[in-house]
Amino acid sequence: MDNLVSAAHQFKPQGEVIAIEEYGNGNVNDTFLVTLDFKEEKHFILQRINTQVFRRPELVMLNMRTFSEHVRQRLQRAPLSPGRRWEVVRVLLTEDGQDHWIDPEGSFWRGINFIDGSQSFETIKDIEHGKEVGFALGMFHNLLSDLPSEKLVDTLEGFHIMPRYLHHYDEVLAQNRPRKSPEVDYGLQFIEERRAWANVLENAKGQGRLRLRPIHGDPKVNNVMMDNATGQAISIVDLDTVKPGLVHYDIGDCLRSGCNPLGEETEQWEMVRFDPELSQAILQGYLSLARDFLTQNDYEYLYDAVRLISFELGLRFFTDYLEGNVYFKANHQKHNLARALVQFKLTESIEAQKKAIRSIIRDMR
Ligand code: GN1
Ligand code: MG
Repeated sequence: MDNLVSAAHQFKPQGEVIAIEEYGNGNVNDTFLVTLDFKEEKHFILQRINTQVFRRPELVMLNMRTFSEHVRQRLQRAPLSPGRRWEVVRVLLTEDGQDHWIDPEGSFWRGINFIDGSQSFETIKDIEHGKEVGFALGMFHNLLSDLPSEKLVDTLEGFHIMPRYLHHYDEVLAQNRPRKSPEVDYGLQFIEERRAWANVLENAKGQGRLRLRPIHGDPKVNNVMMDNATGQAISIVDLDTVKPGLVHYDIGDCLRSGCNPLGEETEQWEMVRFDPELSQAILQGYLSLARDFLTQNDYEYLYDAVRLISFELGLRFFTDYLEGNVYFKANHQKHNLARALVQFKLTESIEAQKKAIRSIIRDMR
């Protein structure tokens, strides 16, 4: 608690800190909203980085700075069409000009500006919202499309690399024989049935059919900020996983998050389904800005990407449940099992609607 208050004081732009509260639903880092008695900047975001996950947090900050500087210059050279607001999050500095602060116990803290007049949602409300979420990802990729991916450091090795997740799953399974239950059996079998296909994106990358680009890594619905007044998307936040990757990870993640109207935390996992109409809206918004830089090969793997990233997240949650919840924060012992089942059901629904989803993608090319 003392460290939390001290951390808030390190980054506060001006004024006095009047409140600090937990904020958002992050599964990895701890996030707080700090309120100040300063009219010009009433809030900022304070975060404690999970250094078990991000082993080199200073490199995460380096990527954030590379990213913001690139986008700032790009927007200066080629401003957006009038009437469109787009915000890039700003890293706050400490009094001695550092982009982070390490507390006496070794925790890594950082401050980020709060985007005024905006909010995010856990699920997509309607078709318009869907288009805006897709637009936001398209804008993000577009603004980075001329940044060589080598300019970004790989801050989370193995992130979205399916063979690595399967390998880790096998290791965990070898060490922790899970207690049998219908849900666990379902998960075990679900994974086995998809194992052979699961390297599809990494294989395509290996064959040179897909190439690395700067990606967001975590473009789920609640990372897209919506302007309260206009309802337009104005930013994508949570830049921890900005690094080289396949745009397919991002598109897949955006769709698996956006097209699941019950949301990833629902307890009604048996009711989960993928909504193709929302996928059409998201892709429409996305392609309005991404069409120019997607190749024919990129389109070929879009369906696989949606199916794979849902499966991948299910596998990651399931493995973490078996391992004893060491990666994702959990509110109860079976929380990550419940989350895994949601993603597996979503994957099943995607598979059942393969034809419809493929034809939506085809019609949009
Ligand atoms: C994690 O912590 P959060 O909520 O921003 C995870 C993502 C998952 C997401 C699922 C670094 O993101 O990959 O898609 O949970 N981030 C990391 O909600 O593993
Ligand atoms: Mg995240």
